[in-house]
Amino acid sequence: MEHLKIASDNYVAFTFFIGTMAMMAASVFFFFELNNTPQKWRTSVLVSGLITFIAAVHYYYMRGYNLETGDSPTFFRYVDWILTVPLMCVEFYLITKKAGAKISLLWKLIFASLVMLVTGYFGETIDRGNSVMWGVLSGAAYFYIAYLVWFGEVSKLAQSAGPQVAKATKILAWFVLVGWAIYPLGYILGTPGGLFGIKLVADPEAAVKAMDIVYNIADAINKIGFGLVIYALSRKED
Ligand SMILES: *C/C=C(C)/C=C/C=C(C)/C=C/C1=C(C)CCCC1(C)C
Repeated sequence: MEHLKIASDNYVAFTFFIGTMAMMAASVFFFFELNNTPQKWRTSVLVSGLITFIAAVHYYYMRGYNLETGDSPTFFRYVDWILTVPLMCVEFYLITKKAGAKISLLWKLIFASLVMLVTGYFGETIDRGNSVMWGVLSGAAYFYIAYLVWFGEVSKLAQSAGPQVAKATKILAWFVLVGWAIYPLGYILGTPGGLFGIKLVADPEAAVKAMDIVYNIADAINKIGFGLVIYALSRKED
């Protein structure tokens, strides 16, 4: 295969390469640290590693896809999210389990995350014309998750699980509220003609590029950062 040349101002390719490497490095870190992680936190740290590992594999593909076609790898991106976001929900369940989290809480979180992503996928691909409607539905599921981790069951259980778990859950709740809010911003950026009258970038091609860069930065923060909060918790509480 011929070597594809990357322009030095191709920030989309740049963030795909960095994203791939960062996800790989984070996975190696989490997996190797399992050996000296207290028994009761091992599953949580393992799940952190699975999240970045799944992302690393998808980033490897997305990087190649983007390089060869110049297009946005929307399909791979959503496959990645559909696997990794429910795993983040598993993390919330695992850290509140000791305080009595029930399996029904896990299903609520997983169900809401699937609704959020499937409706988002429709709006971004097969039913572009109704992207506002799909965006609103997806946003509703997103707010439900944010509600659960900020004020609902997750937050209440975390309070009774001790100060360290409560503190870590609060930081993770900030990830959901601020880190995850970057994705709807990317969605608005990439929606042709803008959304809700918001049109952030005029040129449609530039808009899709901006969307990819925003998603890539958000993924690094939300997957690696999220995993590190769990890792830090595993070192503080034993
Ligand atoms: C590692 C990947 C993560 C944490 C992905 C999270 C994705 C979202 C929170 C996406 C949310 C969306 C909306 C709230 C509305 C517009 C459509 C989405 C799917 C971009």
